[in-house]
Order: sequence, then C-alpha cells, then structure tokens
Amino acid sequence: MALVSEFLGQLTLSYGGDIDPKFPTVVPVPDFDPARDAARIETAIKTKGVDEQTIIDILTRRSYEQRRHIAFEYERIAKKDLSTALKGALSGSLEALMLGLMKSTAQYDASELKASMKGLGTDEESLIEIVCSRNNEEMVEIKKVYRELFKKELEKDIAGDTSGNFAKLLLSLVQTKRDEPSNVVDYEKIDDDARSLYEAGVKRKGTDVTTWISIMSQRSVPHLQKVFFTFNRYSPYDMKESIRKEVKGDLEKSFLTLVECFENKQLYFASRLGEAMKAKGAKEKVVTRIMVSRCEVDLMKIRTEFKRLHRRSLYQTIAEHTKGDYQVALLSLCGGDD
Ligand SMILES: [Ca+2]
Repeated sequence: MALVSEFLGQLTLSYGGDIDPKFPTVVPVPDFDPARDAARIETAIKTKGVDEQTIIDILTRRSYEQRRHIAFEYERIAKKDLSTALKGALSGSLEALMLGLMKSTAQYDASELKASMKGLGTDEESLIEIVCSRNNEEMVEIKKVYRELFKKELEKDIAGDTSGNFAKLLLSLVQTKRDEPSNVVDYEKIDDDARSLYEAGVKRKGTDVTTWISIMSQRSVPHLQKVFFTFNRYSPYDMKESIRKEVKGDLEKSFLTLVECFENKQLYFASRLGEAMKAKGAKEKVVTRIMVSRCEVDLMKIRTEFKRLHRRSLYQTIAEHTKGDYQVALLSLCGGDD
C-alpha cells in the first residue's frame, strides 16, 4: 500500500504540475442537511432585527459547494434568491463578507477586480493584490468567469484602466504565460535570468522594465526562487531592494508583490492582513477579501505565517481590531487560535 501511494504521489508530482495542496480553515461539514440550513436561515432573516448569529454560524462553516446547495434549497422554500435576501437582511462589512461567501473563489475574484476598476479612478491596491498573487490556473478561471459575469474581457478592462509599464506588467500576468514548474532544474537559464535582471536594473542607467516583466511573468515560481537567490551573486542589492531603487509607484508595488508571492505567498497575505487590520479604521475591504478568498485555499498556512511574523495570532488580532457581528464572522472563518 505504502509503495503504491508513494508511486501515485510521484505521478502527481510529475504530471499534476500546478496542483497546489490546500490548507483550508473552512471545510465541508459532515451530516450536511441543506434543507434544514436553508429553513434556519429563512427564520433568521425573518426574525425581528435579524438573527445574524445563526446566519454566520451556518454560512461560515460550510464549504462553497455546500453553500450552493443551501442557496438552491433556500430558493425552493423561500421563493427568492439567497444573496438578494442576505443583502436585504444584512449591512456594511458583514453584508460584504456574506455575499462574498456566496460566490465561488473565481467569481469573487472577478467581482473584486471589476469593482476595483468601476467608475472613475482605479483601486490599484486591490488590482495589484489579485493580479499579482493568483497562479495560472486561478487566473484562467477568473478570466472565464469575468467574461460570463460581465460580458467583457478582463484584459480589455485592465488595459482601459491602467497605463504605461504598470499596464504592461498586469497584462502580461493576466495572459498566463508562466511556465509550469519542471522537474529539471536549468542552472544555465537560472544564471542567465539572474544576470539579465541585474543588467536590466541596477547595472544600467534607467531600467529595462520590459526584460523584468518578461522574466517575472513567464518563468515558473521555483525557477524564479532560484533566480533571486543567484541574483545576489551579481547584485549588491537583493531583488526587492533593486525594485525599490529602480521603479516607483504602482509598478514598484506590483513587482514587490510578485516577488513576495514567489518567495512565500502565505507570508505575503499574513503581512497584508496585519497591515490592513492595524491601519486606522481597519481596512475592512482588504481584510474581508483575504479572509473570504483564502479560507478554502490556504488560510491555515497564512495563520501560521501570521503568528510567526506578528508574534500574535490572527485570531487575537481580529478580536482586537474588529467588532460586532463582522468580527464574529471573521473569527469563524479564521477557524481557531494559534
Ligand atoms: Ca538602473
């Protein structure tokens, strides 16, 4: 048995390519009864003043698939759409969080991207977070869902809302040209890329941004990790310092986000969560987005990085910096103290 599973494990490694293991805090509940959940939610919504606690208890402790079943049952018994009913019953950050949970991860990302570009001006921070942190597989799905939901191409919207090298970088990432990780380590290419990144940046006057963009948007993550390590052999500054010296503004933020995600994506989210919660008036939008979009992906690992980085658990930090029903929902998604 052990041999067979080892063999299958190796097969997954060789051919699965991008199948990232999941570290969720929200998992399917056993003995699931969608009709009973739907009925309890209907009662909670109809209760005078709304019974938020019951709604939170149910929807933050079911997987997305289970929430979809509940929504289906809800529509059958209440004759209305669950998201619309939640919108009417809840408000503020709790409403945004719950409506986020009713979407699939790709639907949620697509909607957040759309919202970041809606109207005048652009929420570059959100745009950078999503585009620079999602992998090929996730981005392919986001683009598909974006097209279905908004009848537009994500690339076109990004091109219309951004400009210059910032636009070029985001568009190269959205085009999902990144190599899948390979079993063969190409030391020559690692060395070439490290030298090219150095020569395009600190070594020359100005910056050859095109070279930076092509290497960072097309190479696999394990390859780039080795490139950044080798980079230090050529450059007196590491990759992040070089980025800070060479470029500014949204382009700088995007390159830094990319490098942080290549190095340790969960640490990136842990750091962003910490900053958002400690910001004056807590940036609830950012907190909600990370908690909702990662709770069925890697929030368990983000919790570990969070504790390591901030010397305080995510759970305690949420308890300290947020309040009310919104806090109850966040703590439930967090899934426990560390
Ligand atoms: Ca330079």
